Amino acid sequence: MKRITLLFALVLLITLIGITGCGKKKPTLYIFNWSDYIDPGLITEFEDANDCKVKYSTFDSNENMLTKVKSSVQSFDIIFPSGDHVSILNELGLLEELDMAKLPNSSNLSPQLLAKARSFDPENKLSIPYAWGLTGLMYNKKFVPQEIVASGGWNILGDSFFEGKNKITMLDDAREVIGAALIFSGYSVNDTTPEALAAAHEVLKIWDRNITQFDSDSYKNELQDGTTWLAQAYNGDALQQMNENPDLDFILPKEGAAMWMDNIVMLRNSQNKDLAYKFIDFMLDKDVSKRNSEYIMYPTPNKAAMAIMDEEFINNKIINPDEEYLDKCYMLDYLGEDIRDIDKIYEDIKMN
Ligand code: N2P
Repeated sequence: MKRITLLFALVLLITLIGITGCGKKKPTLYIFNWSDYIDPGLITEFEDANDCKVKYSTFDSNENMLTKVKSSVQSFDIIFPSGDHVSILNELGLLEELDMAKLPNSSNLSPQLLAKARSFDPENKLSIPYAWGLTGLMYNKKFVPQEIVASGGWNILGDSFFEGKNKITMLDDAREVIGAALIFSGYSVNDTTPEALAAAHEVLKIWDRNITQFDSDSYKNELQDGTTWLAQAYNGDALQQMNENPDLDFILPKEGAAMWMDNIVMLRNSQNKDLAYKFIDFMLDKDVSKRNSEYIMYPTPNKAAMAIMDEEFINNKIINPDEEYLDKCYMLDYLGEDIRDIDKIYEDIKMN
């Protein structure tokens, strides 16, 4: 008799767990984004609102992101590649075509920036523009005298002041490194003619005498403690650091800068597409997008969010340079096979 009661209690408990959902694993969304590139409070809010779990991982270069995504195509639902890598991921057949009906907040996006995004996503159906920015030079005023940065150009990287000091880093990003040398030499970041690349290569050989490492993440801490004095850096990342340390400063080099747009894409093999759509639409909400932009210090292609952004953000010339400066900036385009010539120079510089 006792045994029957126990069995009955057990069956009742199992049924109750089934009905209440108690003990059920929450749906999980796997996201892969650049480091320091989202307001973490938004992730928690999304989890609470959707009774789900977000597993969030970060990368610090498109190349590392691509290697990881290729080696395990089911690892992530959503990733944040730069424009040229949207094309690369698409060529590999890894991207899901987005159903815009499931993204009603996509109407908040700026038509001008969507037009720019068509250079890597011709029908605007694979990617949602997330943030854009420019690459320049960040330095610590305690170690780099004003007269050294006064010229305001990319050639600060080659200044004899730094010789033998091992205090300069450049980003671990072939496009950015060769791009800076191309701009300094008077070419576009997308120019892969032998003449342009030879000029950039020569410039890099000179800069390389001062460069101690190619790194896209640890330079942020190293600039604070004096391990590094000057670093090629993304503008928003620099502003995040400058907010914490008044000794840090940033310049957009006078010759111009590389410009990029990062995007949200869904992987074709995503195991949780409904939740992925919910997350993308959440990030497209104008208030969420405003909050996120002000946290990461990068402008958003979300026009409705930009319209309500704080004055201080809009008037910041590192975030929003004048048109005259933007005219000297080049969007990093998809280069197809020509990327190999850029990679070759990058490897040569890194190895020698
Ligand atoms: C985020 C930097 C992303 C900019 N920390 C590079 N596309």
